[in-house]
Amino acid sequence: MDRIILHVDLDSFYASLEELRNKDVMGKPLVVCVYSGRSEDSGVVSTANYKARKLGIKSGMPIAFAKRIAKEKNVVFLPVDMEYYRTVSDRIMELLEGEAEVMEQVSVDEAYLDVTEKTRGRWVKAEEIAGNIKKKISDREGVTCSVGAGPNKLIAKMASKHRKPDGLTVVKEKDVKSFLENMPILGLHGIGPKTAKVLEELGVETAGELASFDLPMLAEKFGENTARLLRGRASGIDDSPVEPRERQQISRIGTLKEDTGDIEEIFNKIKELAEDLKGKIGKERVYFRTVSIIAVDTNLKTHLKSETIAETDDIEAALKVARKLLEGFPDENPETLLRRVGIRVSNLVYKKEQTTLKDF
Ligand code: TTP
Ligand code: MG
Repeated sequence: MDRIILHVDLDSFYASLEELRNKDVMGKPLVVCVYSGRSEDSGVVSTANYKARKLGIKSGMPIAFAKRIAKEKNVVFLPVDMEYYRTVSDRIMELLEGEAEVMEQVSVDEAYLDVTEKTRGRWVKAEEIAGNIKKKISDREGVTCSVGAGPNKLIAKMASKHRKPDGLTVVKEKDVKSFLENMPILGLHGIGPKTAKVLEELGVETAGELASFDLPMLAEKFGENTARLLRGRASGIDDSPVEPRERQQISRIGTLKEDTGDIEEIFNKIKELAEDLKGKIGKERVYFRTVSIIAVDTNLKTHLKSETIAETDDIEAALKVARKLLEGFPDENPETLLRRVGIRVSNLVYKKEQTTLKDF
């Protein structure tokens, strides 16, 4: 039976989320920036939507440089809002968790899913699951993603990158060779510019060429182990398992019935969310140390207030902290009405696995 792994990567993630909540930027090139605060335009581009990428703007570029490219082109620049992105990311990751036997979150917008058992190794079934995932994310969160399916993590990752945005690429076990054949070595996941340069000096330009390249000659340049690893990668070999990672935080966020500054109304919503959070805390078997309230105002600015307490798994303790944080909010943010609120626990400590009979 073929092993089947999916890799899900959200498209221009931060930029897509900003487009969602700033309807006036819809359709325009958009750049999300990490401002360093030193001078007006110091800092780097976090990400850009596909319209802005067409102009040549990309992640990691200095903001000032991006602004020069953007000149007179009606490009929108916005600062990052990590709290907002993390909250949506949490929800999407939970959705993904429900779609696989094992899920490994790799970053805020990326995860591997092992669906071997669920599909019983059938690729048509994998394609169907991938399509469902895309639809669910789009229906519930309004953003697109690209999904790759392959016989291992390496191929799945390259497959999701193959067609972006909004792509779905299935590379069956038997098609790995042709998928890699003409791929430029820089397109091989895990091969950086330095390695690529040495390989090019050896006359190796594609993964296909690398896969069959003389091992002793490769070993001379990179050492025996790396040489084998490189050839293995170029042949699409990867045995690494999909491993669940411990999550950093658990949160719930919801929209208030109407925009309000009324503490009681807001707290009622938090209590409702906490009920759901409680179930998740139990299921994950964690203690938490930090409690936060997340408040999104009518200008869509996200406020986060946190407090750290003694380790506990008691939701009532979390609510007590949330109440206190909430009561301080109006004084610190006068005349601010809230649209959405949330509660988060973080600084998680996992309870020990049940290892002895006595525990049961
Ligand atoms: P990526 O998945 O690499 O990029 P992306 O989602 O913006 O675009 P793509 O459609 O190509 O997947 O990274 C996810 C988020 O991480 C991205 O939206 C912003 C952030 N990020 C940075 O802050 N700096 C960086 O250099 C990169 C690469 C990403
Ligand atoms: Mg992405």
